[in-house]
Amino acid sequence: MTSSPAADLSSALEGRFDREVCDLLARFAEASAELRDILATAPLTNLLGATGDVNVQGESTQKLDERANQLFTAALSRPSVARLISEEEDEPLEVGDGRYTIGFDPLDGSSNIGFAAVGSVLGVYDGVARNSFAAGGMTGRSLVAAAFTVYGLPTMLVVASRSQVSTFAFDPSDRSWRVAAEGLSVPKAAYASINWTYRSRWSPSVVRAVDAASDGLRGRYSGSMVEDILRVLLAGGVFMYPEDSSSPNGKLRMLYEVCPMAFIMEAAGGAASNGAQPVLDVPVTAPHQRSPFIAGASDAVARYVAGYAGAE
Ligand code: AHM
Ligand code: MG
Repeated sequence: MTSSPAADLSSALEGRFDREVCDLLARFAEASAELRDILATAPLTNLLGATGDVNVQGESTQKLDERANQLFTAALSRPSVARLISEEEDEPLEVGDGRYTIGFDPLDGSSNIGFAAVGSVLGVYDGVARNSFAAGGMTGRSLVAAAFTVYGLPTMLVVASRSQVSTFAFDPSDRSWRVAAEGLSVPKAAYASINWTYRSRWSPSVVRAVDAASDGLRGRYSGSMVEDILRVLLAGGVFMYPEDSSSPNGKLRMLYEVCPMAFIMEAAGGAASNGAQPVLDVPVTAPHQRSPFIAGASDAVARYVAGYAGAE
């Protein structure tokens, strides 16, 4: 029995996004394919290890963080873009007078470099004024597209518009991204994904919320949000990175981690919260603003929110 080849990325996205956003998603996918190759041989090309620099987040920069940042900065500097906000850059990079602001994490899951799956995250924000952070902020509701890649086997790309999520698998034989699934809907609940070793740092509300959300679920946590979110999208469950005594606002950053993933989760019929409100409704007033992040199947997120508020 033969089956026809699955549609490729550009034909699958045509009609769902305007031409400029399709172009940005295609550039993100191309740079991801290139980064996949670089990662695959990194132990042989002296690309593992730290650069010796520390980024604006106070984290030590890995050589691959730097390489990935260069790759995506070049790929996404397009006429349709006004500014690029990267996890690896202190300040937004003003690239032109296009309508879109891009948030991206060039290499998410840095602690897994050389060991396990890592990924890249993209958010495309429409109509965000240059001074909006200072002038009271913007929210994740201005996203028009979000995507992330997971460099594992298979290498997967997830793309969302407001109402539809698709996955693509990379085919190394012709370097194409082919549709794996369309119209994704988060399955009810299966896995709870959280770093449980931080339990002693959580407030009583967070302990209550995490216990309520995880009740009856199995634990899976990789240390790469991209991998954990992909599992939740495909197999169901909830991902949680709450605030704790060492990270009072949580660890993950709104513009290039939390909001793109929240947008994808909502588009797949799930939910995303900071514990008290949907994260996409929270004003972002600084490029590297952090937030607690709870995302996944709506029932599990609702249990977290109820537990956080103190309800039984
Ligand atoms: P990074 O962008 O520097 O890799 O940091 C984000 C990562 C997420 O992928 C992951 O969920 C989290 O940090 C893991 O943090 P921890 O080691 O505290 O559990
Ligand atoms: Mg990250």
